[in-house]
Amino acid sequence: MERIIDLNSLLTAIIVSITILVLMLILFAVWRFGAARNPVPSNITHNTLLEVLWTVTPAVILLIIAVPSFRLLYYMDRTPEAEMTLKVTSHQWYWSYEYPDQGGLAFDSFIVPDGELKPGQPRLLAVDRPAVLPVGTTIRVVVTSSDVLHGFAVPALGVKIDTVPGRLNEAWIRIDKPGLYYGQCSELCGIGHAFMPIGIKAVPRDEFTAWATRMGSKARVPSRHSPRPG
Ligand SMILES: [Cu+2]
Repeated sequence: MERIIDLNSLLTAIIVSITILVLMLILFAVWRFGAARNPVPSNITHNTLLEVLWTVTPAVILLIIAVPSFRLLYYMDRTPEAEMTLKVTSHQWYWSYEYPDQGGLAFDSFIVPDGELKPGQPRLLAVDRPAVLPVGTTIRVVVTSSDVLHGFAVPALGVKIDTVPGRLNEAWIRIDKPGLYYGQCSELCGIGHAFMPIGIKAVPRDEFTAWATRMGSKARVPSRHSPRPG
């Protein structure tokens, strides 16, 4: 996400500069070539140098944008040095998390319904069981779906990736600060689309290990909302 923000800042600087330059050119043309100041218009219709310049300059600007943009795209695509994997499966309308490196620990995560919100819990974002992850760890995230297209999107972590039935998509994250990060499904997936938020709880590494041990690291932990047996 830090690098996405950097690219956005670069693009904003370029956009603002171009807008100011074009505005100045227009204002200058209005002032300099208005009928009052320029009663006899020039007959010139071609200027090769100028035409080459206003073709080449935008092309160069596009190249300047393309280089960091592609670099970021490939940087975000996958990481060669993941320390652990989180597998995310989407369902209508909740999420399942699996931890293959923690002995296959797995559980479902559901929205907290309006009537059960505790003080401080954000409506439509709070979940009954967030995915716990360690900070300072490069985590591979693989996503898939059990029914229809959903989108796994956690803005603060710079992740937004479609979950596709029968296909495994990959992203990666590295969380610096402990805390609770929220996300939402980002593909229209049916009537419960707005009611399958994502909660990621980032904790220090030792706390994560303790949590994984406490959770049993073996069988799927059933959620009390889970429609599936066990
Ligand atoms: Cu969805």
